[in-house]
Amino acid sequence: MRFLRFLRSSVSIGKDIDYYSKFSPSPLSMKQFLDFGSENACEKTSFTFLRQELPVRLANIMKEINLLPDNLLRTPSVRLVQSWYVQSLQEILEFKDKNADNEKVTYEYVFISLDFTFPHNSPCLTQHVSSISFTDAVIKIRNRHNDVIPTMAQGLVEYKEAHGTDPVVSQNVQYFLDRFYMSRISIRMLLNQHTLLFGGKVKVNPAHPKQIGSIDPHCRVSEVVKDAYENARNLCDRYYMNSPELLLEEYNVKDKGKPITMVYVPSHLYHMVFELFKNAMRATMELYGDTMDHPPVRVQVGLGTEDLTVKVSDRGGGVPLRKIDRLFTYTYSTAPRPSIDGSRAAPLAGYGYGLPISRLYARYFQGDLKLYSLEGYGTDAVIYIRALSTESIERLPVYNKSAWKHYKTIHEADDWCVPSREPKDMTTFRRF
Ligand code: P4A
Repeated sequence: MRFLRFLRSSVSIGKDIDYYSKFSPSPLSMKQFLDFGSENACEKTSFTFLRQELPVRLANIMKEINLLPDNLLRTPSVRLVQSWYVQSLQEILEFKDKNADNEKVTYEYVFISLDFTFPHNSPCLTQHVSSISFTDAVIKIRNRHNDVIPTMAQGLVEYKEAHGTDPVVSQNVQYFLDRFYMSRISIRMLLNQHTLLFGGKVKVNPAHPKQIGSIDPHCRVSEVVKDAYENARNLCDRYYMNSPELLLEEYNVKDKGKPITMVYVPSHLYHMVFELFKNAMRATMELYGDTMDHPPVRVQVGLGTEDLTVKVSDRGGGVPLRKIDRLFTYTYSTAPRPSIDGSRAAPLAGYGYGLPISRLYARYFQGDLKLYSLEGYGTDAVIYIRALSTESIERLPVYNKSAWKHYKTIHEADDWCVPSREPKDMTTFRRF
């Protein structure tokens, strides 16, 4: 029996967003992610979960997009991103969860396309009946959202060019983008796990046979660190003709002498340390210039009972405390994308979202990323990761009244004094 369904009209999508945004997202633990990939879990379980959870996570963040300042919402780039979210939500809702007991999860819909192969060379409307599997839909959705970060950054550039920026907008944008990108990391994690586990004929990933989807139950931290170092060093060599050495030390308190491993997503760890290496190398090379002797970048990996810590230390001169926050600020880092033909393209610079996004990866499983700088000497960048997989639980934004208040609260005067300059003529005081 075949069911023909028409794509949902855009009229009802608002109701769908309202409906699904009333649910809170369900954070998964590392263990739950692994269970989905174990022998007794099946595609149907994953489908049933995703058919509810993806609309919930999408709708929750779509509600927050709508709270952005009007002038930012109206930029073509932000509209484009918004349209991707609407399209993806619609596509998931086409799959009926009631039919979950059907063996093969497919849906049929009719779409009308312009067919230019018609004999008379004139466009002709033809109806295709198309059947698409849930896994194919998941892949399509993931690819649609590939360029969300540069597109949002472009929207911010457009907004800044037309309206400038003020502290209130900057604060709201920071609050929003941290939540929006965290939501995106989490949704991509769900999409990736589903396609890696059920996209092929077998559950094993040929490139990483021991991984459960994107998770490595025995991730060798130092191997990922070395890999990221080599790739950052390549970029550094190309641009500066030289690069600092790596000094790597491990402190395993749990299994003394054994290599440190953990249950983690290696690509997330790679992303973070690669970013920190680029910064450390850039600071070192810029400070030491053409001298041949550069101080090494020192990495310490420590495993304790609660934390797995990765510290990346350089002697690149450091950053004053006043400027540390800026390194994590989206509106501050937003500059027009580096031009490709630029004679001095800076491969270690990127376009500025490296640190805030890396911090989100660390926070995603309840860790963190911090910078400690000693101005005049160098910087320590520290990644904290939960050592216990039972404590590694997704940290997800939820749309509710307190989130809403963040956007709507009128920002009143600060409750700390504004540091006023010393009176020029101190004699006025001396008289008393
Ligand atoms: N000193 N220290 C750092 C930077 C400077 C630094 C720096 C000038 C600033 C901006 C930047 C890259 C490096 C460091 C390690 C870090 C972060 C900053 O993790 O040595 O580009 C965004």
